[in-house]
Amino acid sequence: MVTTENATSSVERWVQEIQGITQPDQVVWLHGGAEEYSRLMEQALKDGVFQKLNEETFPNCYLHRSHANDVARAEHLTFICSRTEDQAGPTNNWWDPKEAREKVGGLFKGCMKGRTLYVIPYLMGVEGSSFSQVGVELSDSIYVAISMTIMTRVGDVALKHLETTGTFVKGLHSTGELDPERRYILHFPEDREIWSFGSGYGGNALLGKKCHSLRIASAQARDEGWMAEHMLILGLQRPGAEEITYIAAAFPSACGKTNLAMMKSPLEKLGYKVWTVGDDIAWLRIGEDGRLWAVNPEAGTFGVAPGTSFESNPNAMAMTNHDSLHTNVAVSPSGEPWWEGIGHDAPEGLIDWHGNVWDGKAPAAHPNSRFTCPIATCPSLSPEYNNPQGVPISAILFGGRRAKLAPLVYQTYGWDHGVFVGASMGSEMTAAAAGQVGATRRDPMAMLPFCGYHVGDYLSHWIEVGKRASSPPLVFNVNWFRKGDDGKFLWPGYGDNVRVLKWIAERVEGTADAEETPIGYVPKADALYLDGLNLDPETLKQLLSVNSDAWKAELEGIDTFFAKIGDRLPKALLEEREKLAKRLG
Ligand code: SAT
Ligand code: MN
Repeated sequence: MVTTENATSSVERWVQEIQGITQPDQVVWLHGGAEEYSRLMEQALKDGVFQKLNEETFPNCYLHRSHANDVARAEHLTFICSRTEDQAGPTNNWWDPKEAREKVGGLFKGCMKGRTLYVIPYLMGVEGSSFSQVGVELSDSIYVAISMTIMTRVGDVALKHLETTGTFVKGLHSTGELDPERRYILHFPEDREIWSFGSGYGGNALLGKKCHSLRIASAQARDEGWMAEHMLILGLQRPGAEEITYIAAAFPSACGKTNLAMMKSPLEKLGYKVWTVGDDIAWLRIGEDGRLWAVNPEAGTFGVAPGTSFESNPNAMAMTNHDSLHTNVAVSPSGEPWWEGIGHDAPEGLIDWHGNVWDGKAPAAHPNSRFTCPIATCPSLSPEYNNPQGVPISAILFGGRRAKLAPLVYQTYGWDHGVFVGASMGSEMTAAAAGQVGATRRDPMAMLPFCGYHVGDYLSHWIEVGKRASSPPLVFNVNWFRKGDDGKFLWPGYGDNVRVLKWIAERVEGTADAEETPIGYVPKADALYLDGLNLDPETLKQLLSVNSDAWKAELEGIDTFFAKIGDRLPKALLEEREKLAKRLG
C-alpha cells in the first residue's frame, strides 16, 4: 500500500521534472469542483479561448473555435511506441521509443515559456471502484483543463484514489505552435505513458479519452485479462421483465453510437425505455458469475454536433442546452449555436465556425464540430452509471453502414462467430470521409485507430475472454443503413431502433423467433414489433434478406483484410471463415 504522501509526491516529482523541461511561467493544480471550473472559465473568457453563448437560452454554455488545421484526430501522426515493431502490428504506426523520445522530447524543451502548466489529476471510472484508474495530464491548454473537468473525474478525487493504487498514467501535452508538421501523439504502452504535442483537439489532447482509456488501457487489459473497448453501454427496460438488459455496442464513427446510447424510445408508453450508461468507451471484466461486466470510465460526452436534432437525439439536445462547451459550431448573432441537421433553418446573419458571416456555401459548422457535456445532465442516465461493479452485459452489438449487404439484425452462432463478425466488420464510406465513396473500410470492433497493440493479438484476446467467461454475452450485428433499389433507407432508424433492441433482449431471454440463415439467426418477419411504423411487407422482406452471392463477395473482402493481419490472426477466426463459406455453399 502506498501512502498518500508517497503517491502524491511521485506526481509532484514528475511535475517538477516536466516543469524544468517545459519552463512554464506558473503551475496550477486542479482540485476539481464548481468553483474551480468557474475560475478557469473566467480566465478562458479573458484569454479569448471561449466565448459566452446566450445566457438566457443557453445558460452556462461556451463556444470555442479551434485552429482550422486542428479539428480532428490525426491518425497518421499517432504512434504506438512499443519496444518492438511487431508489438504495434500492421494497423498501427510504430516508432522506436528511444528515437521518438529523442525527437519529440526536443520539442517539449521550453515549449511552455509564457504559459501556464495545468496539472490535471483525473480518475477514469467510478470513485472507490477497484476497476478505476488514475491518470495525470500535464497540459498548457486551458481548453484541455476545462474539457477534462467535464469528461473525467478531475482533481482530489483522483489523488485520493491514487493512495490505494499508487500508479498513474503519465500524460504530457503541449499545444506547441499547432503546426501540423510538428504534431505527434505518442503512446508508450510498456511505460503507461502518453506524449502529445502540437494539437489541442479532443482525441489528440484530452489524454484520458482515446489515448489512455483505449490505447494504453487495451494493452494493459490484454496483460491483465480484461477489455478496453470503443463501445457504448445501454440498458433496456422492458415491461414485465424483472431485470434491465444491458447491451454494449461498437460501431465505426458516423454510425450513430451516441444516438443509440441516448435513444428516446417511441415505445416508452408500452414500458420500453433505454437507459444510458456510456456513449463511447467501455471497460469490461469477467465477473465471479462468469458474465462480462462493463463500466463507462468517462464522466462526459464529446459528441458530434451536425445531425444532432430533437428528432435524432432529443436527450443529447437537452444536454447541449445548458452547462456545455461547443467547439467549431456556427453561432447566431444572438449567441445561439447552430449546425447542419439541427432541425431548423440557419438564422439570419449566422457566423460560421471560422468566425465569419456565413456565405451559405461551405458547411457553417465544421462536420466534426462537437458538444462537450457532463454525463450527469443526460436525461436518460442510468442509475447504475455510478455502480463500482458496472453492469452485466447480455448482448454485444457490432455494425456499420452496409447499403445492400447486412440485414437489419442477425444473431451470431456463438462467441467465436461473434468475434469473427466483429473482426471483419466494416462500414461503407460516406462523402464526409476521405477515400472512395461506397468502399468498405474494415474496422475490427471499431478499434482500428485505438488498439494499442497488434490487432492479431487483440483478436486472440477476444477469443480467450470468451473461453474464460462461462456466460459470455450473445453477439449480434445490426445495420440501420440498408437501402432499397431507389437508394432510400429501408429502416427509419433512431428511436425506432428500440424495436431491434427489444428482439435482441428477447433472444437473450429465449423467447423471440428467428430463422437460421448462412450468416446467423435473422428475425422471423412477425418476431419484430412494428406497430405504428407503416412498414410494408416487401420492405421488411428486403430488410431481413440474406443474399448468398453478395456474402460470397464479402468473403473475398474479409480474406483480403485478414491477410493483412497476417499469421497472428487467431485460428478460430479462420475456422469461422470456413464455416461461413460452407454455409453459403
Ligand atoms: O475524435 S475523438 O476521438 O476525440 C472522439 C471520437 O471519435 O469518439
Ligand atoms: Mn469514439
